[in-house]
Amino acid sequence: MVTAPARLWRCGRFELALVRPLVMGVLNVTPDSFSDGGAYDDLGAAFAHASLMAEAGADIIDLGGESTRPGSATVSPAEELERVGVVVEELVRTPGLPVSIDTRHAEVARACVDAGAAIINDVSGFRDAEMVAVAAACDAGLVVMHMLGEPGTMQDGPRYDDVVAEVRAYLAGQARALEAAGVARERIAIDPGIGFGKTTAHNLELLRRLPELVSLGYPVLVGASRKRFIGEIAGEAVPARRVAGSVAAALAATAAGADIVRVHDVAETVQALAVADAIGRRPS
Ligand code: HH2
Repeated sequence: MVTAPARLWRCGRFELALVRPLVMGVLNVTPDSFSDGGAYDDLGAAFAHASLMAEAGADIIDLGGESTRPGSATVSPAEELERVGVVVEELVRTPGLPVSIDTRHAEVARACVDAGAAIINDVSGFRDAEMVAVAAACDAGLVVMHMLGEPGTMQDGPRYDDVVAEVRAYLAGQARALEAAGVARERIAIDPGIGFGKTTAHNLELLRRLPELVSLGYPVLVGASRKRFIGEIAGEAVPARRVAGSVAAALAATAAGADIVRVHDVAETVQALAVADAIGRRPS
């Protein structure tokens, strides 16, 4: 039997094989993130939480120093770097664990990649020419996410004619622009940006029709964890109590073709994915 070569996501010194869904664990060193703000804002707490997530099976740690929740205030690059700089330096010392920097600021991305971060996760989808230049000048993996407008106003009545077609066209265009700037295709992953300028109906439509994004051929990342639409469906106002709903969303996303899920609850997600994988595997 001839088997197809494994798909890869090239992220700096890491080659991530996409043979099973990868789990990206969220580490927010912010005072105001919607579900874990203030919990890990000293180096010891941040590193301990990252270590726990790695032990629980996280394949990637996504470090963020700016909340982009709906209505959040912007943070200056200097302040953001102050929050993430020492943490990234500490995290990259763990062998075999790729660190992703979740930032919209070129200056922050550049400094973190220089410090050893393997992935730039830009929720503004590499709209900024400087961010594209940083991407072109390094070999990090890139997450190109769709966001409608800016975090401050993105939830003010978002409208689309066809949310999936519009998000797909946007992501394809941004990825093409990165490739035109010299970024190798195998470094690029795309993300529909669940909750970023989307109603619950838009989020559900994107998850349901995820195969249309998968068909672009880039690895697809989905970040649904603890988000407001889960709270709306479940009638749960407290983000930390949306774990079961978040796991359900991760399973649905991976069943629809997502390669990477960005989650707060790593152990629970890893366990659910292992069971889903075992059920889906044919007996040898
Ligand atoms: N969601 C958040 C932040 N970064 N990055 C990608 N690629 N995809 C996402 O869906 C995504 C993301 C928001 O979640 P969180 O980091 O927990 O909250 P906050 O922005 O309040 O820090």
